[in-house]
Amino acid sequence: MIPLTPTGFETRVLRIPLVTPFETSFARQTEREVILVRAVTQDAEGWGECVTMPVPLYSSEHTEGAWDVLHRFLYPALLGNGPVNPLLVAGRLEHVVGHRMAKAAVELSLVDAGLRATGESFASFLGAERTFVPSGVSVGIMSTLDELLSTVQDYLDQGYARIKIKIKPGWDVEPTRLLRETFGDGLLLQVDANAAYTLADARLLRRLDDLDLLLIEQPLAEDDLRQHAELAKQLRTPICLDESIVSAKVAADAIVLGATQAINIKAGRVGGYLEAARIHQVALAHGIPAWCGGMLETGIGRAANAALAALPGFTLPGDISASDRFYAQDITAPFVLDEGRIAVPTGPGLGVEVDPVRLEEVTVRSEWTRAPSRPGRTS
Ligand code: NPG
Repeated sequence: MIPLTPTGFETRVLRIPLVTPFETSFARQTEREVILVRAVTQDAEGWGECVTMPVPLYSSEHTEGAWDVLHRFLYPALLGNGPVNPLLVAGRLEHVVGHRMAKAAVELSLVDAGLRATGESFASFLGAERTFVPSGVSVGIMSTLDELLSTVQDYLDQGYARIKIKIKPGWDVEPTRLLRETFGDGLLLQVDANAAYTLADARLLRRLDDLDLLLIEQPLAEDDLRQHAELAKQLRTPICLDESIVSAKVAADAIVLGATQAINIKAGRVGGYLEAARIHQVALAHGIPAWCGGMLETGIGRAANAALAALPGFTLPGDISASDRFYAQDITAPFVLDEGRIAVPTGPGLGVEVDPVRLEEVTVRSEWTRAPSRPGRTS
């Protein structure tokens, strides 16, 4: 990829209403607050999405923290220091510990700019082998079983290829069993606990074993690698780690320990799409199925996710739903379902364009950061 000289970054906090509230074991969201990064370089502009939430409940990152680290530490490492190879951005930012979601957004904005400059698509750059990816949908915790049934029925009618339901203590075996009994053996079904259980719940979780689930996602805490390995010995349902997998290194450790039998790959959680692609390589090399997770992305992140999910090791349907699963109006043209699949964008870079009017409508805060003028220069 060609080296780029970034001249500035625009950072925006967006708040986009959700079509229906989305409840997990850790939060109930009615709108998506997200940070958008626009990189301006001498050759082209590019976009990146920072998938933090306003509160640090899914991971330690959150909007205000990401905003601060972007402005005080990440942009200064890239502005006014000469050309930057977008593929080496992670190395330039390595001295900053953690803050993977913020780093992922900056890296993506420069990779997108680099690809737009040469006309290559993100999918082709990553090595995508598919033009469509199967679309799974993530279903939040509902107030009643009837509401769950009608919601899932509606998604199946729309053609979604796989259903994932969120679970938590008190909302686990019963709703899952009901879905299996109602929709039959052919339903591709999985559950996501978002770290809501402990190893002491092994007996309860074993009751999911006869429901023929694709997997159970992140039953225990983020740093419980060994305990996940213990739990795996007691369950037939494959364990799939999400929150725990923060790098390719951890992914390799988790696989070797027997803590994970599938991997949810989310670029934000692991510091960027390049690290995400490396995790996919690790999974592929170990014969571990991978799939692309979602964080209620706008069209920018959704485009990047679709490209990632088109790599050969993404063998399970991911959380890449149509845009209208979450948003009545996105900031790009919507992604739509086509026979239970999402088309992988083929245009330069991410292959999607931001609608400036919609962007303005949903922006609640914005700021430009420009490269410092060089010493000795007057203009
Ligand atoms: O389809 O984008 C989507 C949502 C998928 O359930 C989903 N994401 O734990 O994986 C998760 C969950 C999540 C969403 C986590 C937002 C954190 C923030």
